[in-house]
Amino acid sequence: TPRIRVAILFGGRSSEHAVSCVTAAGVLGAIDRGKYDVVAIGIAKNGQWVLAGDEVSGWSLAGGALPEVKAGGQSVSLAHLGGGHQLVVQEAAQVPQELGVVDVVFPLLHGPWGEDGTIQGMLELSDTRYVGAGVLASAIGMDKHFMKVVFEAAGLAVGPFIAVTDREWTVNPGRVRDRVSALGFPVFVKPARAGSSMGISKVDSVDGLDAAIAAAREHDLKLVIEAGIVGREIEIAVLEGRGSAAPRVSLPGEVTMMDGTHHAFYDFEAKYVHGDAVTLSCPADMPEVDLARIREQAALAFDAVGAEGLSRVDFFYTAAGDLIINEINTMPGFTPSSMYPQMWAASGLSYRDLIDELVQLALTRKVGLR
Ligand code: G1L
Repeated sequence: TPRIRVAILFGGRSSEHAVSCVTAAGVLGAIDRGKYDVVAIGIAKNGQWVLAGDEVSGWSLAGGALPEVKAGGQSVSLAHLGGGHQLVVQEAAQVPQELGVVDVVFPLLHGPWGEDGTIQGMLELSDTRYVGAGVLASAIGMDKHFMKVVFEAAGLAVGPFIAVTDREWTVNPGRVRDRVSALGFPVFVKPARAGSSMGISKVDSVDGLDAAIAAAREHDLKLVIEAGIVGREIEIAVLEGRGSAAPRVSLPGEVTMMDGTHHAFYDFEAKYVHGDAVTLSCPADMPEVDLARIREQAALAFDAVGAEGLSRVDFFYTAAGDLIINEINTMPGFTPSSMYPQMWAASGLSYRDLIDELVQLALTRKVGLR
Protein backbone atom coordinates (compact mmCIF):
# COMPACT_ATOMS: atom_id res chain seq x y z
CA THR A 1 0.00 0.00 0.00
CA PRO A 2 1.30 3.45 -0.87
CA ARG A 3 2.17 5.54 2.14
CA ILE A 4 -0.09 8.41 3.13
CA ARG A 5 1.35 11.78 2.25
CA VAL A 6 0.61 14.58 4.71
CA ALA A 7 1.40 18.21 3.94
CA ILE A 8 1.90 20.45 6.96
CA LEU A 9 0.97 23.99 5.96
CA PHE A 10 2.20 26.70 8.33
CA GLY A 11 3.48 30.24 8.79
CA GLY A 12 1.21 32.55 6.86
CA ARG A 13 0.52 36.23 6.58
CA SER A 14 -1.17 36.74 9.94
CA SER A 15 0.40 38.11 13.11
CA GLU A 16 0.55 34.60 14.51
CA HIS A 17 3.16 33.52 12.00
CA ALA A 18 5.71 32.57 14.67
CA VAL A 19 3.19 30.62 16.76
CA SER A 20 2.26 28.68 13.64
CA CYS A 21 5.95 27.89 12.96
CA VAL A 22 6.45 26.55 16.48
CA THR A 23 3.26 24.51 16.16
CA ALA A 24 4.50 23.01 12.90
CA ALA A 25 7.76 22.08 14.64
CA GLY A 26 5.71 20.26 17.29
CA VAL A 27 3.60 18.34 14.77
CA LEU A 28 6.61 17.51 12.58
CA GLY A 29 8.42 16.19 15.63
CA ALA A 30 5.60 13.94 16.76
CA ILE A 31 3.80 12.65 13.66
CA ASP A 32 4.25 8.92 13.00
CA ARG A 33 6.88 8.72 10.23
CA GLY A 34 6.34 4.99 9.96
CA LYS A 35 2.87 5.67 8.67
CA TYR A 36 3.08 9.03 6.97
CA ASP A 37 5.28 10.75 4.39
CA VAL A 38 5.45 14.34 5.52
CA VAL A 39 6.09 17.44 3.51
CA ALA A 40 6.47 20.77 5.30
CA ILE A 41 5.21 23.81 3.42
CA GLY A 42 5.86 27.24 4.87
CA ILE A 43 3.94 30.34 3.87
CA ALA A 44 6.20 33.40 4.06
CA LYS A 45 4.87 36.70 5.38
CA ASN A 46 4.62 37.95 1.78
CA GLY A 47 2.34 35.02 0.96
CA GLN A 48 4.84 32.88 -0.96
CA TRP A 49 4.59 29.13 -0.44
CA VAL A 50 8.01 27.52 0.03
CA LEU A 51 9.26 24.03 0.67
CA ALA A 52 10.57 23.96 4.24
CA GLY A 53 13.42 21.79 5.44
CA ASP A 54 15.01 20.65 8.67
CA GLU A 55 15.41 24.14 10.09
CA VAL A 56 11.82 23.80 11.26
CA SER A 57 12.63 21.24 13.96
CA GLY A 58 14.66 23.68 16.06
CA TRP A 59 12.02 26.39 16.16
CA SER A 60 10.75 27.69 19.49
CA LEU A 61 9.29 30.90 20.91
CA ALA A 62 11.79 30.94 23.77
CA GLY A 63 14.57 33.54 23.62
CA GLY A 64 16.27 34.92 20.52
CA ALA A 65 14.55 35.83 17.28
CA LEU A 66 11.06 34.54 16.56
CA PRO A 67 10.94 31.85 13.88
CA GLU A 68 9.91 32.97 10.42
CA VAL A 69 9.44 31.33 7.02
CA LYS A 70 11.86 33.06 4.66
CA ALA A 71 10.62 33.99 1.20
CA GLY A 72 12.67 32.74 -1.76
CA GLY A 73 13.83 29.15 -2.19
CA GLN A 74 11.65 26.57 -3.86
CA SER A 75 8.11 27.74 -4.57
CA VAL A 76 5.35 25.25 -3.98
CA SER A 77 1.81 25.15 -5.25
CA LEU A 78 -1.11 22.80 -4.81
CA ALA A 79 -2.89 21.84 -7.99
CA HIS A 80 -5.83 19.62 -8.79
CA LEU A 81 -4.77 17.82 -11.93
CA GLY A 82 -7.15 15.28 -13.40
CA GLY A 83 -8.30 13.51 -10.28
CA GLY A 84 -5.14 13.55 -8.15
CA HIS A 85 -4.05 16.08 -5.60
CA GLN A 86 -0.72 17.14 -6.98
CA LEU A 87 1.78 19.17 -5.09
CA VAL A 88 3.89 20.97 -7.60
CA VAL A 89 7.34 22.29 -6.80
CA GLN A 90 8.35 25.15 -8.94
CA GLU A 91 11.60 27.05 -9.19
CA ALA A 92 11.65 30.36 -10.96
CA ALA A 93 11.81 30.05 -14.76
CA GLN A 94 11.69 26.26 -14.67
CA VAL A 95 9.23 23.64 -15.77
CA PRO A 96 7.06 22.68 -12.78
CA GLN A 97 8.34 19.58 -11.05
CA GLU A 98 5.86 17.25 -9.46
CA LEU A 99 6.54 16.61 -5.81
CA GLY A 100 3.80 14.05 -5.40
CA VAL A 101 0.25 13.34 -4.44
CA VAL A 102 -1.00 14.92 -1.25
CA ASP A 103 -3.54 12.81 0.60
CA VAL A 104 -4.26 15.28 3.38
CA VAL A 105 -3.26 18.77 4.43
CA PHE A 106 -2.76 19.85 8.05
CA PRO A 107 -3.51 23.58 7.85
CA LEU A 108 -1.75 25.08 10.89
CA LEU A 109 -2.77 28.61 10.14
CA HIS A 110 -4.41 31.21 12.26
CA GLY A 111 -6.07 34.57 11.76
CA PRO A 112 -7.03 36.23 8.51
CA TRP A 113 -5.96 34.31 5.38
CA GLY A 114 -6.08 30.99 7.22
CA GLU A 115 -8.26 30.57 10.26
CA ASP A 116 -11.24 32.31 8.78
CA GLY A 117 -12.09 29.55 6.33
CA THR A 118 -10.25 30.91 3.31
CA ILE A 119 -7.50 28.26 3.25
CA GLN A 120 -10.20 25.64 3.81
CA GLY A 121 -12.07 27.03 0.80
CA MET A 122 -8.93 26.82 -1.31
CA LEU A 123 -8.48 23.19 -0.26
CA GLU A 124 -12.11 22.45 -1.14
CA LEU A 125 -11.60 23.97 -4.59
CA SER A 126 -8.52 21.84 -5.20
CA ASP A 127 -10.43 18.75 -3.97
CA THR A 128 -7.90 18.17 -1.21
CA ARG A 129 -8.73 16.62 2.14
CA TYR A 130 -7.69 18.54 5.22
CA VAL A 131 -7.61 18.27 8.99
CA GLY A 132 -10.07 20.24 11.07
CA ALA A 133 -13.10 22.43 10.56
CA GLY A 134 -14.51 23.28 7.14
CA VAL A 135 -15.21 26.67 5.60
CA LEU A 136 -18.31 27.66 7.58
CA ALA A 137 -17.23 26.37 11.01
CA SER A 138 -13.80 27.97 10.57
CA ALA A 139 -15.44 31.29 9.70
CA ILE A 140 -17.86 31.07 12.65
CA GLY A 141 -14.98 30.10 14.94
CA MET A 142 -13.19 33.24 13.82
CA ASP A 143 -16.13 35.58 14.40
CA LYS A 144 -16.93 36.17 18.08
CA HIS A 145 -20.24 37.77 17.09
CA PHE A 146 -21.73 35.07 14.86
CA MET A 147 -20.33 32.44 17.23
CA LYS A 148 -22.56 33.86 20.01
CA VAL A 149 -25.55 34.04 17.67
CA VAL A 150 -25.14 30.34 16.87
CA PHE A 151 -24.61 29.39 20.54
CA GLU A 152 -27.77 31.25 21.59
CA ALA A 153 -29.76 29.51 18.88
CA ALA A 154 -28.49 26.18 20.22
CA GLY A 155 -29.75 27.04 23.71
CA LEU A 156 -26.33 27.56 25.29
CA ALA A 157 -25.95 30.32 27.92
CA VAL A 158 -23.99 33.24 26.48
CA GLY A 159 -22.97 36.28 28.55
CA PRO A 160 -24.42 39.76 27.85
CA PHE A 161 -22.78 41.33 24.81
CA ILE A 162 -23.26 43.76 21.96
CA ALA A 163 -21.79 43.74 18.46
CA VAL A 164 -20.63 47.08 17.04
CA THR A 165 -20.22 47.52 13.32
CA ASP A 166 -17.94 50.06 11.66
CA ARG A 167 -20.99 51.98 10.47
CA GLU A 168 -22.57 52.21 13.93
CA TRP A 169 -19.36 53.52 15.51
CA THR A 170 -18.75 55.98 12.67
CA VAL A 171 -22.30 57.31 12.44
CA ASN A 172 -23.39 57.29 16.09
CA PRO A 173 -20.65 56.72 18.69
CA GLY A 174 -22.86 58.21 21.41
CA ARG A 175 -25.40 55.44 20.92
CA VAL A 176 -22.64 52.83 21.13
CA ARG A 177 -21.45 54.35 24.44
CA ASP A 178 -25.03 54.14 25.75
CA ARG A 179 -25.43 50.52 24.70
CA VAL A 180 -22.14 49.64 26.38
CA SER A 181 -23.13 51.44 29.59
CA ALA A 182 -26.35 49.43 29.63
CA LEU A 183 -24.22 46.26 29.82
CA GLY A 184 -22.57 47.57 32.99
CA PHE A 185 -18.83 47.81 33.68
CA PRO A 186 -16.34 46.26 33.47
CA VAL A 187 -16.60 45.24 29.84
CA PHE A 188 -14.17 43.53 27.50
CA VAL A 189 -13.77 45.19 24.12
CA LYS A 190 -12.68 42.75 21.42
CA PRO A 191 -12.17 42.76 17.67
CA ALA A 192 -14.88 40.39 16.36
CA ARG A 193 -12.40 38.57 14.15
CA ALA A 194 -8.75 38.40 15.16
CA GLY A 195 -6.36 35.65 16.00
CA SER A 196 -5.64 34.98 19.66
CA SER A 197 -6.26 37.74 22.20
CA MET A 198 -4.90 40.64 20.20
CA GLY A 199 -6.60 44.04 20.44
CA ILE A 200 -8.58 43.04 23.54
CA SER A 201 -8.88 45.32 26.52
CA LYS A 202 -10.75 45.46 29.77
CA VAL A 203 -12.61 48.72 30.40
CA ASP A 204 -13.70 49.74 33.91
CA SER A 205 -15.70 52.88 33.11
CA VAL A 206 -17.01 54.82 30.12
CA ASP A 207 -13.85 56.99 30.27
CA GLY A 208 -11.65 54.24 28.90
CA LEU A 209 -14.09 53.10 26.25
CA ASP A 210 -13.04 55.15 23.22
CA ALA A 211 -9.38 54.19 23.58
CA ALA A 212 -10.29 50.51 23.88
CA ILE A 213 -12.52 50.73 20.82
CA ALA A 214 -9.76 52.43 18.84
CA ALA A 215 -7.31 49.68 19.87
CA ALA A 216 -9.70 46.89 18.89
CA ARG A 217 -10.49 48.57 15.56
CA GLU A 218 -6.85 48.24 14.56
CA HIS A 219 -7.54 44.51 14.24
CA ASP A 220 -11.10 44.46 12.95
CA LEU A 221 -13.70 47.13 12.20
CA LYS A 222 -16.40 44.92 13.70
CA LEU A 223 -16.26 44.63 17.50
CA VAL A 224 -17.83 42.56 20.22
CA ILE A 225 -18.20 44.15 23.64
CA GLU A 226 -18.91 41.75 26.46
CA ALA A 227 -20.01 42.26 30.06
CA GLY A 228 -17.26 41.02 32.40
CA ILE A 229 -18.17 37.69 33.93
CA VAL A 230 -16.85 36.71 37.34
CA GLY A 231 -16.04 33.07 37.17
CA ARG A 232 -13.38 30.40 36.80
CA GLU A 233 -12.15 29.75 33.26
CA ILE A 234 -12.74 26.16 32.28
CA GLU A 235 -11.64 24.78 28.92
CA ILE A 236 -12.34 21.46 27.31
CA ALA A 237 -11.08 19.61 24.26
CA VAL A 238 -13.51 18.13 21.73
CA LEU A 239 -12.48 15.61 19.07
CA GLU A 240 -14.81 14.51 16.28
CA GLY A 241 -16.17 10.99 16.69
CA ARG A 242 -15.08 8.23 14.32
CA GLY A 243 -17.62 7.21 11.71
CA SER A 244 -21.04 8.29 12.92
CA ALA A 245 -20.08 8.44 16.60
CA ALA A 246 -20.76 11.54 18.70
CA PRO A 247 -17.91 13.97 19.41
CA ARG A 248 -15.41 12.82 22.02
CA VAL A 249 -14.82 15.15 24.95
CA SER A 250 -11.76 15.35 27.21
CA LEU A 251 -11.62 16.00 30.91
CA PRO A 252 -12.19 19.72 31.50
CA GLY A 253 -9.15 21.81 32.43
CA GLU A 254 -8.86 25.01 34.40
CA VAL A 255 -6.63 27.89 33.43
CA THR A 256 -4.81 29.34 36.41
CA MET A 257 -1.92 31.72 36.83
CA MET A 258 1.36 30.52 38.36
CA ASP A 259 0.50 32.32 41.60
CA GLY A 260 -2.61 30.13 41.89
CA THR A 261 -5.11 32.93 41.25
CA HIS A 262 -7.81 32.61 38.61
CA HIS A 263 -7.93 35.06 35.76
CA ALA A 264 -10.87 35.31 33.42
CA PHE A 265 -8.65 37.25 31.05
CA TYR A 266 -5.14 36.66 29.93
CA ASP A 267 -3.57 38.34 26.95
CA PHE A 268 -1.51 37.21 23.98
CA GLU A 269 1.78 37.83 25.84
CA ALA A 270 0.74 35.73 28.82
CA LYS A 271 -0.55 32.99 26.55
CA TYR A 272 2.26 32.62 24.07
CA VAL A 273 5.33 34.59 25.02
CA HIS A 274 5.35 33.78 28.73
CA GLY A 275 3.52 30.51 28.26
CA ASP A 276 4.70 29.33 31.64
CA ALA A 277 2.81 32.11 33.47
CA VAL A 278 -0.39 30.20 32.76
CA THR A 279 -0.92 26.66 33.94
CA LEU A 280 -3.57 24.07 33.35
CA SER A 281 -5.17 21.92 36.03
CA CYS A 282 -6.82 18.94 34.40
CA PRO A 283 -9.24 17.67 35.49
CA ALA A 284 -10.53 20.93 36.96
CA ASP A 285 -11.54 20.65 40.59
CA MET A 286 -15.35 20.69 40.51
CA PRO A 287 -18.29 18.44 41.36
CA GLU A 288 -18.88 15.45 39.09
CA VAL A 289 -22.28 16.78 37.99
CA ASP A 290 -20.71 19.99 36.70
CA LEU A 291 -17.92 18.10 34.91
CA ALA A 292 -20.66 16.17 33.13
CA ARG A 293 -22.60 19.36 32.25
CA ILE A 294 -19.51 20.98 30.78
CA ARG A 295 -18.74 17.92 28.68
CA GLU A 296 -22.30 17.78 27.38
CA GLN A 297 -22.36 21.50 26.54
CA ALA A 298 -18.97 21.35 24.84
CA ALA A 299 -20.18 18.62 22.49
CA LEU A 300 -23.34 20.67 21.85
CA ALA A 301 -21.23 23.75 20.99
CA PHE A 302 -19.06 21.67 18.63
CA ASP A 303 -22.13 20.47 16.75
CA ALA A 304 -23.82 23.89 16.89
CA VAL A 305 -21.12 25.51 14.76
CA GLY A 306 -20.76 22.40 12.59
CA ALA A 307 -17.17 21.82 13.68
CA GLU A 308 -15.13 18.92 12.34
CA GLY A 309 -11.88 17.42 13.59
CA LEU A 310 -11.19 19.34 16.76
CA SER A 311 -12.20 22.34 18.85
CA ARG A 312 -11.37 23.78 22.22
CA VAL A 313 -14.43 25.14 24.01
CA ASP A 314 -13.98 27.75 26.75
CA PHE A 315 -16.48 28.39 29.54
CA PHE A 316 -16.89 30.61 32.57
CA TYR A 317 -17.97 28.72 35.67
CA THR A 318 -19.55 31.01 38.23
CA ALA A 319 -19.69 30.64 42.01
CA ALA A 320 -23.41 29.90 41.61
CA GLY A 321 -22.52 26.91 39.43
CA ASP A 322 -23.67 28.51 36.17
CA LEU A 323 -21.85 27.66 32.96
CA ILE A 324 -21.50 30.46 30.44
CA ILE A 325 -19.91 29.65 27.12
CA ASN A 326 -17.12 32.07 26.21
CA GLU A 327 -15.94 30.78 22.88
CA ILE A 328 -15.11 27.89 20.61
CA ASN A 329 -11.72 27.71 18.97
CA THR A 330 -11.69 25.50 15.89
CA MET A 331 -7.91 26.05 15.62
CA PRO A 332 -6.68 25.90 19.16
CA GLY A 333 -3.10 26.24 20.32
CA PHE A 334 -1.55 22.98 19.21
CA THR A 335 2.04 22.71 20.42
CA PRO A 336 2.70 19.67 22.65
CA SER A 337 2.34 21.94 25.70
CA SER A 338 -0.78 23.81 24.55
CA MET A 339 -4.04 23.40 26.44
CA TYR A 340 -5.75 21.25 23.78
CA PRO A 341 -3.09 18.51 23.53
CA GLN A 342 -2.49 18.70 27.29
CA MET A 343 -6.17 18.09 28.08
CA TRP A 344 -6.13 15.04 25.80
CA ALA A 345 -2.89 13.83 27.38
CA ALA A 346 -4.56 14.08 30.80
CA SER A 347 -7.48 12.10 29.34
CA GLY A 348 -5.23 9.31 28.02
CA LEU A 349 -4.62 10.35 24.40
CA SER A 350 -1.02 11.28 23.57
CA TYR A 351 0.02 14.10 21.21
CA ARG A 352 1.26 11.59 18.64
CA ASP A 353 -1.98 9.59 18.78
CA LEU A 354 -4.02 12.79 18.65
CA ILE A 355 -2.26 13.82 15.42
CA ASP A 356 -2.82 10.34 14.02
CA GLU A 357 -6.52 10.49 14.95
CA LEU A 358 -6.95 13.91 13.27
CA VAL A 359 -5.29 12.74 10.05
CA GLN A 360 -7.43 9.59 10.00
CA LEU A 361 -10.62 11.62 10.57
CA ALA A 362 -9.70 13.83 7.61
CA LEU A 363 -8.96 10.83 5.39
CA THR A 364 -12.10 8.91 6.25
CA ARG A 365 -14.48 11.91 6.30
CA LYS A 366 -17.65 11.43 4.29
CA VAL A 367 -17.99 14.27 1.84
CA GLY A 368 -21.38 15.26 0.54
CA LEU A 369 -22.38 17.51 -2.34
CA ARG A 370 -19.90 15.94 -4.76
F1 G1L B 1 -5.45 21.31 11.43
C1 G1L B 1 -6.06 21.47 12.56
F2 G1L B 1 -5.93 20.38 13.29
F3 G1L B 1 -7.32 21.67 12.31
C2 G1L B 1 -5.52 22.65 13.32
C3 G1L B 1 -5.32 23.81 12.64
C4 G1L B 1 -4.78 24.90 13.32
C5 G1L B 1 -5.24 22.55 14.64
C6 G1L B 1 -4.72 23.63 15.32
C7 G1L B 1 -4.48 24.81 14.66
N1 G1L B 1 -3.91 25.85 15.39
C8 G1L B 1 -3.22 26.87 14.87
O1 G1L B 1 -3.08 26.98 13.70
C9 G1L B 1 -2.59 27.81 15.85
C10 G1L B 1 -3.55 28.30 16.87
C11 G1L B 1 -1.45 27.14 16.51
C12 G1L B 1 -2.06 29.04 15.19
CL1 G1L B 1 -0.92 28.75 14.11
